Amino acid sequence: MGRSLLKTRSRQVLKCGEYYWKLSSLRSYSDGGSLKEVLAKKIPQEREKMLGIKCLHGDKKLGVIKVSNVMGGQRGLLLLMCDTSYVDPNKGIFYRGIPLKEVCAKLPRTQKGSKEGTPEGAFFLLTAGKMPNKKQAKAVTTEWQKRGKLPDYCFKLLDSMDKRVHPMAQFCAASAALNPESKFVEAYNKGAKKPKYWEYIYEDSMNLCAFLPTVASVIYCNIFKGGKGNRKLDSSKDWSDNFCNMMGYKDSSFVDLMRLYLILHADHESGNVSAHTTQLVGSALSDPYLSFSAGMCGLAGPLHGLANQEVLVWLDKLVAAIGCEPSDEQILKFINDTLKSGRVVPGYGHAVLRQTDPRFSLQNAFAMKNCKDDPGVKLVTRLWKLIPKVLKELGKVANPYPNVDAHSGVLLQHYGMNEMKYYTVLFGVSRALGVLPQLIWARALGAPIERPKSFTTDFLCKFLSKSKKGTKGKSGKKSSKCGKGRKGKKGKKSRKNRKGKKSKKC
Ligand code: NMX
Ligand code: MLT
Repeated sequence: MGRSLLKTRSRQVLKCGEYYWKLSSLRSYSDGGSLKEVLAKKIPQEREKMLGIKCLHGDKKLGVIKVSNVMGGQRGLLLLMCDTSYVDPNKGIFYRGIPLKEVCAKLPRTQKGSKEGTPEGAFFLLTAGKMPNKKQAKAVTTEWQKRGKLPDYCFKLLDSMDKRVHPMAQFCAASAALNPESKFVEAYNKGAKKPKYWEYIYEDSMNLCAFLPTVASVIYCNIFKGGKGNRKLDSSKDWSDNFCNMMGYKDSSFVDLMRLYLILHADHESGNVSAHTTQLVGSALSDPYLSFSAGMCGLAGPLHGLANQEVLVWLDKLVAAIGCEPSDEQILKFINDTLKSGRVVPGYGHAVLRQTDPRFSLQNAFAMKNCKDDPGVKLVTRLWKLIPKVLKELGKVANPYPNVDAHSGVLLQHYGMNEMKYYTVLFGVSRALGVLPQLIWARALGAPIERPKSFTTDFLCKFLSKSKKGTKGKSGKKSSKCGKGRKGKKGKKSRKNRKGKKSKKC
């Protein structure tokens, strides 16, 4: 090794050693203070930790990438880092290491008479990584009340929308249109330095959260209530209460349902479409308004958040076809007819979960306490027993159990919110509480622009034929090449598949 190379190496080793020392002797940051103060203390330490990990362990392998992973929606690949939450396939979602049920039980009850914690508290938890005390959770509520006055141009935009524009499309448009408010854009254009980015992303995230109940309630009232509705935030109400109030819902039990709903839908680690899209777009340094709007475009898909609308449409069809209290046989036939028509059963299945979604169970527990005799609730509870049986029989569904979307609609209907086209907007308002903290942390830790490498089918075929050259398949026959290689460029025979038939594809 040359002298200068040796010097560089030893400098690197020293630097890693320094990081290692810092990594193993992290001071614990203070728990008190406002959300921004807690973040300001935590971020430098987390940065050191990340640098240390990257420096010391950057070349460690986390797994192998199989062709099936790439062709199968990247399922099963450990590709993203996300500290706000984690999904365990059997236990469901953990917010900052705490199972969701416990989160719901422990979040401080800041509103007099409320049986639920606040989504503001959940936002604190997801962002700061610590369960807030009552004062800290309340401080987020107060901040959002102060920041919540929606700019006039956004009201004008929403009021000008044709009523046929889907509520989710309106929600995405309004979120993106708020980007003149971005403190990040302003600071970036003035030459803000990278370590400071998170502060502006934080400000934008707080403002966006503060605006969302007004945006969402104006959409609701414009489309479904002829434009009538209160557009002013009331400083005596929390975020959920103001949201319900502006939509015209006063029942305290409905407000509690909304608090629960907005806590439950907030975060589901970072691989889901809405969270990942928000991150991806944010990685290009698009501001939080644009990034969130992009994420919401993803949430609007029927395999993702729109499933809560689809569930109600499907339940309505079921009731229209076989009545409110059908027999098990009638229900099973209806499910099978849905599958035969080539459609999925909405609200069932999941890419990661392999058990009943705890978000479903928590909603069901709320229903059992508050409206167990509601016909919709009864039907959803019955379906929970019947649908998994049918899906299991298909033999291809990885998770036959209900997800979050299977329950929410009937609860909303119980309290009179029948406009199913609107349901995904509620999901979207809640999702801001998870994807925005993820965005704050991505900028705080200096996450780079995302840019995975793609490859062509031709590359894949060549790669496969190279790696198979000379190796024999289980059948003892030499493996074939892809596509045109089926005939065998060099006259090799095709590989036989499991059924002993010749594979048509590679
Ligand atoms: N009904 C019928 N078939 C299903 C269902 C279902 N509920 N779930 C999965 N399958 C099928 C799926 O279409 C696929 O079939 P094929 O090979 O013919 O294309 C096969 O089972 C294997 O899919 P999985 O690996 O089990 O599921 P994947 O991870 O690809 O997709 C979902 C996950 C959630 C997209 C899928 O389960 C689904 O379409 N569910 C219904 C829609 C829904 O409820 N979405 C909401 C998810 C939660 N959220 O809010 O985002
Ligand atoms: C979510 O809440 O984002 C959904 O359950 C989808 C997912 O996690 O893949």
